[in-house]
Formats: sequence, C-alpha cells, structure tokens
Amino acid sequence: MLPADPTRSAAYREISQRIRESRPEDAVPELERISAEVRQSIVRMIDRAQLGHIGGDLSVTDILVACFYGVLALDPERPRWEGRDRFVLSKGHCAAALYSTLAHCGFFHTGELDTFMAPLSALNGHPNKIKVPGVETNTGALGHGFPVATGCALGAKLDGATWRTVVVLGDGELQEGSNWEAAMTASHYGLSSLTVVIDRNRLQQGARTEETKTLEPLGDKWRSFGWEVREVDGHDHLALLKALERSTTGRPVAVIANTIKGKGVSFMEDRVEWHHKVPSSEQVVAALAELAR
Ligand SMILES: Cc1ncc(C[n+]2csc(CCOP(=O)(O)OP(=O)(O)O)c2C)c(N)n1
Repeated sequence: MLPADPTRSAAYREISQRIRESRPEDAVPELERISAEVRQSIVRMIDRAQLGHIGGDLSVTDILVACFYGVLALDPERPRWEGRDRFVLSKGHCAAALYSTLAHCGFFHTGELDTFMAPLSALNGHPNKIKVPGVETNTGALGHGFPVATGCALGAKLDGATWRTVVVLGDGELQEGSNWEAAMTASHYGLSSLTVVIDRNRLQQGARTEETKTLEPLGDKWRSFGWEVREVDGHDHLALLKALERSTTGRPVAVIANTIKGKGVSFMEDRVEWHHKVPSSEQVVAALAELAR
C-alpha cells in the first residue's frame, strides 16, 4: 500500500473544510482550480504511460473533485478509517482521473503518478484496493462497482452507521444488466445513504451510447426503479454540490451528470476516438496549454 503524503493531506483537510464551510457558490473557484490541476496531471500521466482512457478521465474529473473536496468524509492518512464515506469509481478504466484526484488529496505522493501503468507500479490501468489507498474496491470490469457499493450501503443500514456511499458509473456501463439488479435492490431496501452519479457523456467505446443501446428516457428509468433523480450539468461544481446532498426522501439518489467526453481539450471534446487514443507530443502541449487557461 502506498504511503500518504502528510503535507498534501493536511492541505486537503484545510481546503475541503473551507469549501464545506463556505457558501457553495463561493467554493466554486477553488473547485475549478483543483479540477484544472487534476486534468493536467491526467494528460501528463497518459503521455508518460502512452496508455489510458483520456476522454472518460476528463469527463469525470469535476464529479470526482466535487465528491472528494466538497462531499465525502475521508482522511487520506487513515484511508480505512471505519467511519469514512465509501466512494467507488465503477467506471474503473478511468483510473488515471481517480489516481490524480487521490494524489492531490494526499492519499499518496503526486510523484507516484509518474509511474502510471509502468511495470511493478501500484497504479495499474484499473484501480486495486490492495495497492492504492483511497480505492474502496477493485473495478474495471464494468457493472461490478455499483453492486458492491449497494452492498456497502446495505451494510451501513444494518449496522445503523451514518456514513454514506457514492458510486460513479459510466453511461455506457449502464448497459451491463448487473446495474439494474443493484438499482432494484437499493430501492427495495430503502438505501437512502446511497448516491449514484452517472457520467452521462453520451459516448462509450467506439460509439454513441444511444446508437449502441438506447438509454433514454434515462431519468424515468431510474424513477421507475424507485430512485430519486437529480439531473445536472456535470461540469458545474455548484450544481454538483447541490445534487450530491443527502437524500431526504428515504430513497436512494441517482444524479444524472451531463458531461462532455474529453472536457477541457477542444480537439478531444465529444469525439469517440478519444476514448483511449493517446495524444501526440504536439497534442499534449496544446492540451496542457488549454487546461492551464
Ligand atoms: C465487462 C466489461 N466489458 C467491456 C469492457 C471494455 N470497456 C472499457 S471502457 C468501455 C466503454 C465504457 O463506456 P462508458 O461507461 O460510457 O465510459 P466513458 O465513456 O465514461 O469512458 C468498455 C466497453 C470492460 N471494461 N468491462
């Protein structure tokens, strides 16, 4: 297991406390600054590794930053603290976005990001809970993270615990049937401490989601499964913070976060080939320049 970075971890505690204590609208500039840094790290990691899923990493970044800095109760120096909130990135192919966020929070040293996908690195192409602090469960085979998160939330309910569970799914991932079993289970047991965030970038590997298998009307599907549905712009931190508030209805919450695959890099945005294409060195320079603006 990688060691924590105490300096960054202390900074994370201070920044996230400030964000939670301020009015949500006042927290937005800081969250946007962090997202820009996380996105730049992602581009550098994929450039070094010459591998990765850059499009989905860039679409999910704002969701991860809003969760880690504005919502989840976590301590990077005690990643297995019993009272922590549980976070699962079910779309595990976007490990680079998760690692970049975890390193920024101090779960491990940012220098480790240079090893992404290198032989013997802890930072594999899909997250591994044995190797990486802050990874709640191994993911990568689509359709598994949400059922595990549902089990976490059910466990919390049986124990009378107050921590919550947040799980991020890809929209293409929703084509795996196991998700709908989990959706039924969570509403059946009234798992109001469970929040699903769907990274609705409308693209999957090689095609648009709607061309592969129609997901719409997506909100109605979740409602018919007994969920409270909140739909937001998944790049609007203020909207995300509000949408991520706890359920008050006794029902689990599904946040449909409308996002853009490749967000922040103009030539990658909404283009299916950037699911896992690797940028050339000229494109890396251009991408970093756009993300630094
Ligand atoms: C069970 C399984 N089948 C296939 C894959 C290969 N795969 C990796 S990413 C991906 C597309 C996922 O699309 P989406 O969930 O929309 O992710 P995003 O567009 O946000 O990257 C596929 C099919 C996998 N990881 N797991």
